[in-house]
Amino acid sequence: MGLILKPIEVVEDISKEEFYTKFLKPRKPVILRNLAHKWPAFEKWNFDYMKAMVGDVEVPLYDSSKADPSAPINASAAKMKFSEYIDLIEKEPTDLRLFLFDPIKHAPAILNDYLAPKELMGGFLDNYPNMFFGGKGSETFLHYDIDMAHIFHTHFGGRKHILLFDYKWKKRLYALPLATYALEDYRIEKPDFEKFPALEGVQGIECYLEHGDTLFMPTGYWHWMKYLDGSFSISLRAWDKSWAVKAHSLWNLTVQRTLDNYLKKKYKKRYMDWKERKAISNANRALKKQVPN
Ligand SMILES: O=C(O)CCC(=O)C(=O)O
Ligand SMILES: [Fe+2]
Repeated sequence: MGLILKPIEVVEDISKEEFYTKFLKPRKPVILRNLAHKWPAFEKWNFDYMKAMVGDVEVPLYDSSKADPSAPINASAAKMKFSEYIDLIEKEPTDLRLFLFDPIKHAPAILNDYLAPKELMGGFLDNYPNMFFGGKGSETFLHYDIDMAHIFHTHFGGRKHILLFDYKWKKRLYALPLATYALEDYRIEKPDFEKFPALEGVQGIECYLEHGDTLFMPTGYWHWMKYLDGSFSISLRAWDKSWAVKAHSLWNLTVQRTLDNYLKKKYKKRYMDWKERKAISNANRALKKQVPN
């Protein structure tokens, strides 16, 4: 049986009403094919342009290795000049990624290149975009975003392979307690179902993005991404209207994060081992009950 993966819905253009009833309200991902086609970025954004805009600032890079388990998940593996990193991903495969990069800090003119889709929903923080760059073959581990925002993720310069899972599958995905990611040693692209039986029957969505495609990921959606070409993306975030989602976001960003960092520092490996055991027992219990959570 394995994972049960369905293709994603794709629309060319969509009205606010249709977006709300079909995707935002039921929390369903969708690819918006034409949304970014009217942005200046659609014509302008390529490696040379990014290099010219951002230049030689030094940037932290992340790889796919399982780092020191007591270190923060985002501890960087290397540093490089932005322009040298772009040359690298343009030329050859590498698992080095530039994660959660704020381009506006270095090149404010980039603000003129895209438009938050306010015609579809409210709640955008459009001066705070995040960009992501990756070499051919690099992967972003399975996670959901800690701030619980809705995300409009537009890709440029190549292809990206993506797996998505509703938040409700958290336990079956072996989510670690007090974290927004899962046990690292199953690989969701090709999991070992004998070792991780709770993954059998988990339902998700599989999709591919190409230059100019926008993926809408509703709040709390789990995502795993693999760069099939050296390429890059921008994520625009919008807050959900409901107080429940806002409270969850605040909890994650304050209590959960502080407590997790404190316990990591204080108990190191003992805490990490407890988290792993708990992820496994939660997953097995959810599997036995045949429920997602
Ligand atoms: O593109 C990536 O490497 C990860 C993107 C991501 O996690 C996000 O947009 O929230
Ligand atoms: Fe993310």
